[in-house]
Amino acid sequence: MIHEGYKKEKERLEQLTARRNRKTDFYNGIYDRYEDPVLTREHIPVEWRFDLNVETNPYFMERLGVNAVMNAGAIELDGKICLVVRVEGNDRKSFFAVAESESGVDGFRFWDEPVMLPDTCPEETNVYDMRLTKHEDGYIYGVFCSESKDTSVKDLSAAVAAAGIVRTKDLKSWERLPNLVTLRSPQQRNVVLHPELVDGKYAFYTRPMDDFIDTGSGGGVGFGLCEDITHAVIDEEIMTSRRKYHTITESKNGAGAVPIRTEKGWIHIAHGVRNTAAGLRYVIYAFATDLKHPEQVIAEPSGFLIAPRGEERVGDVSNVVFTNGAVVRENGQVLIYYASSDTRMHVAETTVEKLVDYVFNTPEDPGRSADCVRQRVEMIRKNQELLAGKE
Ligand code: M1P
Repeated sequence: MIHEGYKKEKERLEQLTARRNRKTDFYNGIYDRYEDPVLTREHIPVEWRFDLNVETNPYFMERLGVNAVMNAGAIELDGKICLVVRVEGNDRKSFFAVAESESGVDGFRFWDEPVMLPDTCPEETNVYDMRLTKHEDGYIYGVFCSESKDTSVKDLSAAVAAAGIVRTKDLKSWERLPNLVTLRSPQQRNVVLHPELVDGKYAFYTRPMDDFIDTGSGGGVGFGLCEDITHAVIDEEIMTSRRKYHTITESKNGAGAVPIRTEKGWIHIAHGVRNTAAGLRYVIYAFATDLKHPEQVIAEPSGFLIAPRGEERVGDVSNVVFTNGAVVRENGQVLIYYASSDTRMHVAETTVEKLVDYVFNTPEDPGRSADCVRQRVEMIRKNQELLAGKE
């Protein structure tokens, strides 16, 4: 018999799912923010957390709790927005689950069951942060972090990060391919597959790392080509968006959403990390690369595009916003999905036109306080002239 507690929990979930999301009054002319997160742990189906049987669960206890819902890959499929979300159990292990919505800003509902990827790597302990690429070869690829214990050292928490690769056509049946091999980088995280072939090859944005946490000598977002996606091996990685001293990317950066093709170049929405006395601060930034040479940065507006604000600043890993998925709709609407503080998912809404204006017309970071204030005063003075002329 089903426990009576089920009905109450199910109603609560239905009310949450039916809640309409509204834009906030936040304004920067670049994108809109929404009042509510689009997905939280409260959106997890009741039967994923509770044993519903009154005989085996008389107190209706949560048996398999969910700690966080974050870092989702995003794609439009059959007119619906689908997020492949990283769901983290109370046991710290993450898995993937698909949630879909008509509007992309509210009404997200998880499919009946989480994704069961082919279990082909016995040493793999954890999987997370899938990027979904609709590739010109007809497949949807999912590239994610495949984490294993580093058994070569004594440190209990030592781990190795690699890029796992799966492909699908419907987000239902998944084929697992061998992990990406980068011959010159010991570890990889935040790897994104470019949607088009480059010189007839599969192109990956990488994030070379010497270590699981520290990128070490890794200079930023890398780029490499491979002949065969079914045995993906990259020899040389060249740098695209570099880490820079005293900027938002000083400690680390990493590719985020799959690059967006525009008339002026590929627009990338990535994350940058800097260190502070309160720990690492993760923000989202944007840059553009050349259409024919997607590794060549041609525009990089200064500073961040999205930084954690208000309640977004607090969570399991506070002061973090992180993106690994955005969707461009036919009408030019762009939905940027981002997680705050490794806890919940949000959406920011803009258009391709606005993103192009932002990336190509926002001044670059001149690198020094004296030059930054000069840059600002120049704009102020032009504005003063304009205002004086008006009055
Ligand atoms: O905790 C913040 C983020 O940390 C990692 O990003 P990076 O590899 O750039 O440090 C990722 O593990 C990500 O999942 C997480 O949100």
